[in-house]
Amino acid sequence: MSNKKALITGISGQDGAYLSKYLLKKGYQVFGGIRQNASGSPWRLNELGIENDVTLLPFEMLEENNINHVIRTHRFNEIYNLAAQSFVGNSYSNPIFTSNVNALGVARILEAVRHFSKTTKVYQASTSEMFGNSSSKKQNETTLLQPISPYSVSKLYSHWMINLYRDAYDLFCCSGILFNHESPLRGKEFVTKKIITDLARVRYNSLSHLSLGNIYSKRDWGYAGDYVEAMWLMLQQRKADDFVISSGKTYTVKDFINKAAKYYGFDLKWQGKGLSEKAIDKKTNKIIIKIDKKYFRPTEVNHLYGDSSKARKILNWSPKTNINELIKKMCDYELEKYK
Ligand code: GDR
Repeated sequence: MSNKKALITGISGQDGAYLSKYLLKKGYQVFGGIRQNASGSPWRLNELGIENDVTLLPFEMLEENNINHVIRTHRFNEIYNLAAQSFVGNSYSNPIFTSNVNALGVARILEAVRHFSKTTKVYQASTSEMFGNSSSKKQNETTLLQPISPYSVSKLYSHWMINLYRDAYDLFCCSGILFNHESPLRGKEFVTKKIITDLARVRYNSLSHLSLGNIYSKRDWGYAGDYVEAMWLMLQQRKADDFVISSGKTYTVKDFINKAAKYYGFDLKWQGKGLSEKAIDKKTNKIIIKIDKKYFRPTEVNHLYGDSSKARKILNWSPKTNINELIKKMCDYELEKYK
């Protein structure tokens, strides 16, 4: 068992909850950064039954004094920076806020560690969105980064700051370039959870149909519970480094819909093209899915397909949950609400 102290910023999010559970099991004392004006207990910690096992601390990514104070007072062994404005779509309407949290927020943390707690190891949540529309079929640590959204541009800044602080100041800091990772605790702002929640509502007649944007983008989806293990492994190595974490399989949003719909017992037939495309349930002849222009993004990452062979080799990490098992977990969680 460990007697280490870890700070997880963004503990109220999906990854924060799974990582807390993972570190608690290893005997860590877990501190969770939450926004100063956040109200109530983060519900995901309750879902995992660990709300009384973590210590919540006010942590504001925009407030340097608060960050300095927390890091200087506690001198954590490890900091996992998961706090972010993480909705790619929203970043187009909030580019300044997104940059302030995702880019400058990381600079604030790194400066605090450099000045007040130099031996603290730092994990930074980087993202496959940084690859943009890559010409490489698969993306790994050496693939050119060419971000195309305010979100991914802000994440590129923090990714390079992690590299810089490692080289210039010898801090132990790592970037995990995580591809999409989902779970029953995913927020509904993200497409997988939206599909799974709303298809269940259609199934139980509390919604007529669901509307989506681009269903032809391809994503490499894994299970968040598997991915938090990789975050921890990165900070246990002798040498700090960056790692791609992915499932190594890629599917379109439409593939994901078909799989989830099948699990719920729909028999979908697709008709039309572009904004007129729709899915009809053959059993009832009802329209289940429509396309709505408002969910399209000004710029879109069309194709993500991760190569995590470096993590497999050096961290001895591999994903345990495939897409069908992931969809089953997410659908079963939703169905439980209707029982
Ligand atoms: P993404 O995840 O942008 O890849 O970033 P998201 O689930 O939001 O989108 C995936 C794809 O689905 C398309 N799409 C829709 N997306 C949403 N949210 N809502 C819709 O109605 C919809 N219809 C189609 C999107 O256009 C996109 O192509 C996620 C986030 O968790 C990031 O924080 C993280 O860094 C990356 O994954 C890795």
